Amino acid sequence: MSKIEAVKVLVETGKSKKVAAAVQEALDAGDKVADILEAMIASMGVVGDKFSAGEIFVPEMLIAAKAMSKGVEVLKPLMAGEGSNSLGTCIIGTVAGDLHDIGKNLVSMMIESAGFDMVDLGVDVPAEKFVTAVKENEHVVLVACSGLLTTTMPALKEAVQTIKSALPEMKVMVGGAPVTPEYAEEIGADGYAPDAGSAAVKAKELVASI
Ligand code: B1M
Repeated sequence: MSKIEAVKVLVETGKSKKVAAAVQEALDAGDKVADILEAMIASMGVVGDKFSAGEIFVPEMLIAAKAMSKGVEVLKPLMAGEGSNSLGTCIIGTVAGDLHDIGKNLVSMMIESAGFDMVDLGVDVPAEKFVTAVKENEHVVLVACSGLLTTTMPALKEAVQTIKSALPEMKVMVGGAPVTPEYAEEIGADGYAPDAGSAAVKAKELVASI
């Protein structure tokens, strides 16, 4: 089994104590950060499919998520940012009612690595909290809202609309598995991205147009 395959299996089976070492071994063997990340994301897809099929339940999903987070911790320093020239501050969070944070954390890391200072509000963030965070932090140029459940898509809409009505000039981008570019446009977001890499590109694009 390749080192990457081993990481995949450990994430799928939620072996959080072993994942960090396995990720390090894959790196030492010359595997690329992007490939290891992609493998772990694929593992979460498998976990989701097993959940849908009734083969596993919420605790197993949670354990797999913890395992992936341990792997991401090892990769994070290698996804480091450009540092000095900040493009401004980006507020990020997962919307109200939604507890999924792995995707949001990856998006945050990638936007940070594109040159932004990040303020992460965590999960289950009420719409008004995004507005308060913009007001309480310096040089905020972008708000990024993540939503992973079809049931929290209305919360995504509420977040965008609350931010836009309080702060009409603020750029807002949205994303998450159930979100489409059409939905993003319909709810008044300035930008949408399907994954963490393109979220960083979109963030730069939105800020360049200010
Ligand atoms: Co949940 N869950 N979950 N879950 N969970 C999903 C999302 C689900 C698809 C599983 C399934 O049924 N196949 C399903 C949603 C179905 C739907 O809405 N249509 C689901 C469900 C139903 C639920 C519960 C309702 C289950 C229950 O209680 N009965 C419950 C809801 C809790 C809540 O939020 N209120 C629940 C709970 C959980 C756990 C807490 C156990 C755990 C989350 C732990 C955590 O995040 N710390 C969990 C997990 C792990 C998953 C799966 C298996 C994995 C999610 C993940 O981390 N993916 C997931 C199945 C799946 O994704 N295939 C599932 C990897 C991650 C890198 O991808 O988050 O998509 P993703 O992020 C991507 C893109 O979406 C995008 O970029 C990221 C990186 O490329 N992106 C953005 C994300 N945010 C973005 C923002 C942007 C731009 C791009 O701009 C701002």
